[in-house]
Amino acid sequence: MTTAYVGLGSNLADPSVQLQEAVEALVRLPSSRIQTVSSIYKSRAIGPGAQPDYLNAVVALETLLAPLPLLDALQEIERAQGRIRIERWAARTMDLDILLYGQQWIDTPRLQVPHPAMAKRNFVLYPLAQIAGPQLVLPNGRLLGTLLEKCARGDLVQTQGQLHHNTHSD
Ligand code: A4P
Ligand code: MG
Repeated sequence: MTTAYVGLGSNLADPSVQLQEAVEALVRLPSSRIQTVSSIYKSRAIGPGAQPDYLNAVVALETLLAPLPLLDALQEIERAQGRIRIERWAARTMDLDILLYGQQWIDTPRLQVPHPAMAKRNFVLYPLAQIAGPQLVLPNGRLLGTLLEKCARGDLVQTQGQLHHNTHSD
């Protein structure tokens, strides 16, 4: 079993409903179990033009799926939730990113882990630290807390919203 951290983001079509649907889809993943789910965080969109605010969360997933099959499964969940890929950073109903996969470094055309942008993104680092703690060691040997200190909270708000995950035996 490997612990993978998955980032969830949505800024279209009722984002809190989208996040809950994605968590329920993650519950149904084969050979996987959700360990922890962060709070829902709200922030302004980073990206082109005027876009609705984002809701983001991070899930700790214990899984036997290898990284590429996990990515396949996450992209299937994105498709099922009606994500249409138009342009990079465009508004989307659901974006699922593999932030970390155990202590692995992965650098292939289709998959880079740790997610290349995570170190600069408050909407990733704060929910990740909420569930994994600042003592989490990254594959480069640095602590999550060190990244967090360099990343301003900015306009990021931890909301009262809760995502529910029921246990699933499989
Ligand atoms: N890919 C490579 N590595 C990974 C990984 N670790 N996890 C590849 C997931 N996918 C990975 O992604 C394009 C390709 O990245 C995939 O086909 C996969 O093979 P995509 O999700 O189709 O495209 P994208 O999301 O438009 O691009 P990208 O680079 O993933 O965008 P980001 O970096 O995810 O940014 N503002 C706020 N406040 N909150 C947000 O969540 N998100 C974005 C999207 C922009 N602004 C935001 C937020
Ligand atoms: Mg993405």
